[in-house]
Amino acid sequence: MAGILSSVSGKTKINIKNKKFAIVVAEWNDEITEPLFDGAYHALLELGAKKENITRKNVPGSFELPLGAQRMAEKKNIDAVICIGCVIQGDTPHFDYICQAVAYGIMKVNLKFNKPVAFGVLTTLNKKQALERAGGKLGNKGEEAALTAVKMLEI
Ligand code: RBF
Repeated sequence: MAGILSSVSGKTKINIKNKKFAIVVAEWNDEITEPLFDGAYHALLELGAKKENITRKNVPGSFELPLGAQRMAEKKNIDAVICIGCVIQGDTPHFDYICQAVAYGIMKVNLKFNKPVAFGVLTTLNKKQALERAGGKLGNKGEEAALTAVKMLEI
């Protein structure tokens, strides 16, 4: 796996056979969030997670990811959460508001529940940049988010 990750080493030490994961997926820009989800899901399997230990929850848009993540993180039997979303800049300033709220919201869930909650959210200037990062020439950021969650379980 190391070869396909742009900036995160694929080496992990932990055995995640019995770890439970939630992947929270925003439905906005699903042409991008579906390949990001696939990347995260298959990375977890490749790292040793069991299918039955991976739960998927959808939320309407990236703005809803922090609440979706919180609902998952508060469960005793969830060890780590991976948030998947894609915010693409438009003609109005919504991009800045959504990106800031989502990043801050997800960080708060990490600290509140003391569990890894990974930020697999693309914030791009256009769709081309998003496609490049969702299984295109710049890899799959969903995969990297899953790997990051596993690495944080080691700490
Ligand atoms: N959600 C996304 O996940 N990605 C987007 O690019 C995105 N663009 C939006 C643009 C506008 C103008 C609005 C109002 C919402 C957008 N959303 C987007 C949806 C947002 O995350 C949220 O679901 C809604 O604002 C409802 O809370």
